[in-house]
Amino acid sequence: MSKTIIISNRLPVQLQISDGGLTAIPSVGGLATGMKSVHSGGESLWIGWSGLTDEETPEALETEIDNALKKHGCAKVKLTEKDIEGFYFGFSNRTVWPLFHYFLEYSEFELDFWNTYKAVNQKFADAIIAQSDEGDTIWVHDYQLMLVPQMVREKRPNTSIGFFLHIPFPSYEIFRTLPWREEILEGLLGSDLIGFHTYDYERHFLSSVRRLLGLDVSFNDIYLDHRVIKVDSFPMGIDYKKFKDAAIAHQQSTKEKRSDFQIKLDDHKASAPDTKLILSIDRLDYSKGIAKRLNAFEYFLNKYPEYKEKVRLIILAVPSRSNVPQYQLLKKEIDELVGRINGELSTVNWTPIWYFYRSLPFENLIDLYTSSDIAWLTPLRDGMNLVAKEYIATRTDKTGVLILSEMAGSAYEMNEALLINPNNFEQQADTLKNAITMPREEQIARNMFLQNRLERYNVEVWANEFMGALNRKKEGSEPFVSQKVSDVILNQLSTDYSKAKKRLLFLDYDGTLAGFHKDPQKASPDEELYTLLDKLHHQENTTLFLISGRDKQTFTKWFLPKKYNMIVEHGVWISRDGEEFKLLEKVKDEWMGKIKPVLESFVDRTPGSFIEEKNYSMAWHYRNTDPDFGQKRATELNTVLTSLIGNDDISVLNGNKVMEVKSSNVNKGRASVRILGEDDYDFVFAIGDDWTDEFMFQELPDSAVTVKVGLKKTQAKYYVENTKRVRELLKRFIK
Ligand code: GDG
Repeated sequence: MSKTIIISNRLPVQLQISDGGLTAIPSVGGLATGMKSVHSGGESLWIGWSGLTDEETPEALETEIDNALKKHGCAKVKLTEKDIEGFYFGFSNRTVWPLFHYFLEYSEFELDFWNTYKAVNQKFADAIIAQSDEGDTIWVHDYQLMLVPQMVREKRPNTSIGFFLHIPFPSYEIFRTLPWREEILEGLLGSDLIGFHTYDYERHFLSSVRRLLGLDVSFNDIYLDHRVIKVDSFPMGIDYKKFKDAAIAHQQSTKEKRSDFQIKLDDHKASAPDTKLILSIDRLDYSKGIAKRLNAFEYFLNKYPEYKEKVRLIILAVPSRSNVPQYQLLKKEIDELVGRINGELSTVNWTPIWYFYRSLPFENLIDLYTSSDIAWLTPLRDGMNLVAKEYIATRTDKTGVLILSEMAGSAYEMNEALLINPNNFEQQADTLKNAITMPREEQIARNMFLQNRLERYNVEVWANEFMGALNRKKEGSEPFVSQKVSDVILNQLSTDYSKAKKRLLFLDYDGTLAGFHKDPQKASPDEELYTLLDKLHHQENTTLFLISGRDKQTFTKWFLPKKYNMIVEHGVWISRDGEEFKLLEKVKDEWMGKIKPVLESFVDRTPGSFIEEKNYSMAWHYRNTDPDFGQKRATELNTVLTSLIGNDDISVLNGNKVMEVKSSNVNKGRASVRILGEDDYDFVFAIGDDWTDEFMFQELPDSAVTVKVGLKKTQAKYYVENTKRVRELLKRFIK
């Protein structure tokens, strides 16, 4: 039976060894909860690090640990102290974390970290391979494991693999600084589905894939040889019910049942009923903007001194990654800032900031959420930020104001919150005032929308949506293009070919027989191709046509001495058996003088693009431009040309990184059908890679074998992955 395998750096179970004994406690974090529906019973397995290094694990306990984990549906990856140092504290948290959160100056590019990251990712991949079968579904989580999808794909080519990134994916300008950027992208592209919290992260990722790997991207699909990788955004939700129910229980609990923490909070509220409590909860991390928030709070108190003694800021900073020097410095900075601000502004009755550097039990977290009038969260960069969502979920009477940084992923879904730029103190001071004085009705109106959305799109829905998208990909229920030329089909084609009495072949050149080159003139045929074409050309009862959009001069130089039949400029010219090219179609060229200046102005404004002038058409090539910019300009040019040509008999063809303007009555479809009518062929074959070849696929009769190169939408019956496969296919025709 196929199963689901979840992989994350840490397992959702905490192991504790004390007095030689072992306890395994399930964690209650958001991810573990969200995965409940995915990670259920015997049909799923969660693989990760147990939290204990090999050095900390007594050998005698190994089996006991494995058994304890098994009870929770988990299996461990064994890591040494050195692994954790280089992989977790090193590459993950000193290279990727700062870089992906736009702290370029904190990012350390250490070869040793990278090597350990690779080795540890391999350990995770090996554990997956050892525990999985081909039909399983694998879901890999987060930035610590970005190479795992590709490593698993190598050994399990047909397994369905999903990846979700919990942190931001930075813009190309930031990501490109990473020395191992291509390897990271290639690692991720081992997946079938890659998920991000927001559309912006998705957009940044696609832009890096296009620019650094030069892959074709269409909407949110990446085309990689024979695979299509889907990229999408799935904003993570929370376990809404858990927070809501805890808040209701908290509200209904009797005085005696309240926690000590709540009693202190209540005493404080009773002694100063007009004082507003402002809450912030974060891991102590520089990305969370804690120091800036403290400075902004001081700024607010100085700008609006009437709120002194009327507000209190509660900062809960949860210890995190304290082995990393940057975090130690941050801790020192925050300790000092709190000390200075409290020292300068406190009065006998009032301390402006209550600062807790610790992790609190869940119960106290609820105490804080339900007791605070305002939640003030100011990350400088945050993948999502679940605290913002949790605060809203606990507001049973719908009061409370959320002030949220627009740099958090959650801000995209929480428009009804007061959104701020954490670097703008003026705006924050005014927003704090606005929050303190916000009428109750307005608070309720805003929170009603927020709660409805959070309740609906909770963490379980998030996990199910991701798995649903992954399964849909696996089942191939997506609209797909054509049938792959499998070994069986290849054998059939080869048999049909041998049996045929008269064969006609149409072979496109660029992107089909030969790969693309930055300079089209340099994409000349190699010896292997000449040999292949010679053999096909000299076969009995076989008519071979090269059919291309190229100009006749180039093909004259490359192929005329070989006496191949050729149709060029999409069907304007024809040459047979080594004769000079002749006009196949009567075409007009008066329009060219009108169009040329337009194309020239696009060349001037689009670095890397150029014009190719043919006898009866003109092409604007943009393969060598910045991909986004080139695409934008192509759209613009299309609009300009369409309005210019009006009713003239000319049309614009969108090829592969080229736009071509030519007479409407000329295309490869029309040309190929003309040749077909000249004799009685019983095996007709056409192969090509781009838009212009679709005319052939459309117009040739149904009995023709039509093949598209690359995975794109097509009218062709079959597809092959790349030019290498084209040559392999053609070789099968030569006995
Ligand atoms: C990463 C991304 C993304 C905090 N203090 C205590 C405590 N917490 C809990 C909160 C919340 C969680 O920790 C923090 O989640 P965040 O989302 O705010 O932040 P990160 O830890 O940085 O998480 C982030 C997330 O992954 C998910 O994809 O949203 O952007 O950085 O659930 O409640 N829980 C308890 N005591 C505490 O003292 N019990």
